Amino acid sequence: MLTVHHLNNSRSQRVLWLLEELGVPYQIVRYQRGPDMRAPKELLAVHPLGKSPVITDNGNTVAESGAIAEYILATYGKGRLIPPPETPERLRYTYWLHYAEGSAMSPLLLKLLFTMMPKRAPALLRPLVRKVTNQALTVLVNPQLKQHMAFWETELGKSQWFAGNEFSAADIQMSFPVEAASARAGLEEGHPRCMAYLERIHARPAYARALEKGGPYQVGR
Ligand SMILES: N[C@@H](CCC(=O)N[C@@H](CS)C(=O)NCC(=O)O)C(=O)O
Repeated sequence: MLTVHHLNNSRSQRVLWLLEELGVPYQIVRYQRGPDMRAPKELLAVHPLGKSPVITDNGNTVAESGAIAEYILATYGKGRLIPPPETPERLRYTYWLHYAEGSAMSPLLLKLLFTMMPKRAPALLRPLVRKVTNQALTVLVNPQLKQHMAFWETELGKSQWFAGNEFSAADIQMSFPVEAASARAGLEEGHPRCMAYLERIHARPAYARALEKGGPYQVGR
């Protein structure tokens, strides 16, 4: 049976959601983050990078959320949650599937790091660290995030879902950056379509079932 190596409060929530949408049977092996938020070393026994998500299935070990989504859809999807080949929707689908991790997550991760750094710095150094990180946020990170969020808002004006009028696995992949932007980048201000999109995905029964199976989930708070 397909096994999801599930780290609490992490991107592997998306894999559970995809499997719930498709009704594919699976089992979960659970891993808990340490106080430093890192995955436990047991995950290194599954994949050399020790990150989550990673799945094992029929002798295959697949890491990287986009690759996992592709594997699950190719193996169990029967054409569901992916637009037909050679359509404009399929091209959009491929773009968003890769964009989520390839482009959107980097500024969101920098935002998290630069916001946390002063809080974790030794008290004496804190003002200096805050000065440097604030500058990095103002000059480098926040303008990029603004650009990304405006892009999503425009795209969601063209269709209800990222790849077109049908919900697809690209939406599952995009849920993580959109949720992270809502948690830490001020998405709620000036992005009504993105906020409505979040409401739509949270209302899906498979999303709720995945949360029940995966446990408490709060992106980036
Ligand atoms: N681009 C990778 C990112 C994997 C990743 O960074 N996962 C995080 C959880 S959201 C993780 O394992 N963090 C714990 C650690 O790095 O120790 C993917 O989409 O699978």
